Amino acid sequence: MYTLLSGLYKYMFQKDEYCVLILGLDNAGKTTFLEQTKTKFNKNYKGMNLSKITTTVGLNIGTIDVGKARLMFWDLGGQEELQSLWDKYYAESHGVIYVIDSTDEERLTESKDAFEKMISSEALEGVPLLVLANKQDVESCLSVPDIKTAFSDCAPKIGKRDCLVQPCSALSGEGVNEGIEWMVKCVIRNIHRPPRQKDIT
Ligand SMILES: Nc1nc2c(ncn2[C@@H]2O[C@H](COP(=O)(O)OP(=O)(O)OP(=O)(O)O)[C@@H](O)[C@H]2O)c(=O)[nH]1
Ligand SMILES: [Mg+2]
Repeated sequence: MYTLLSGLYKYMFQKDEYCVLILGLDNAGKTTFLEQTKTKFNKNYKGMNLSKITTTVGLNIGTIDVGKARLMFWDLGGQEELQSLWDKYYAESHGVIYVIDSTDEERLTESKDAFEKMISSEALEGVPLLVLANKQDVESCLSVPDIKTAFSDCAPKIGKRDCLVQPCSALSGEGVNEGIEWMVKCVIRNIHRPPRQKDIT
């Protein structure tokens, strides 16, 4: 009877937990995106003033529940000297959100290089990838097709993993729900996939 009840309790209330990394160059809008996400998905969360967010030294952690899934976000600092820490988190992650500053054409190649290095890591093979073309609220920003063109030579390295380029504004919240809902769908589907061939011993 106890087993039956505890099984029922787990079925009804226990969440499946997924770790999602938020990566991208400094100033891309990662922490703003995390705060906006927490505000949108956590009913009782009193969001902080987005204009008070300063550069991340280390990491920020945030959690949201979407249906039976609990997403734990690790928002890592994007400054050049902090990028060398990103790969310490790859093995634990079920999904990656890569944030691009669509207003910063000058650093687009730098962002692409960091992205390419990240997706080349074996530890992230098969992990769903949400690419956010952020700051779309700024009139003169690069469009999604502009960004896709600039990142086009990464396509072979992305391979067959799930990948979506989502226009968004972390500041206004536009595109945030769509991105998160896509990520939830992908991590759930991915965890139920059979293991990759090389994992089978
Ligand atoms: N206009 C506009 N500004 C944004 C948006 N998202 C973030 N910003 C601004 O961009 C700046 C950097 O935002 P952060 O969230 O601190 O960027 P970050 O990627 O976390 O930066 P690091 O922590 O240094 O890696 C801040 O001044 C934000 O207000 C957006 O969607 N639109
Ligand atoms: Mg930050």
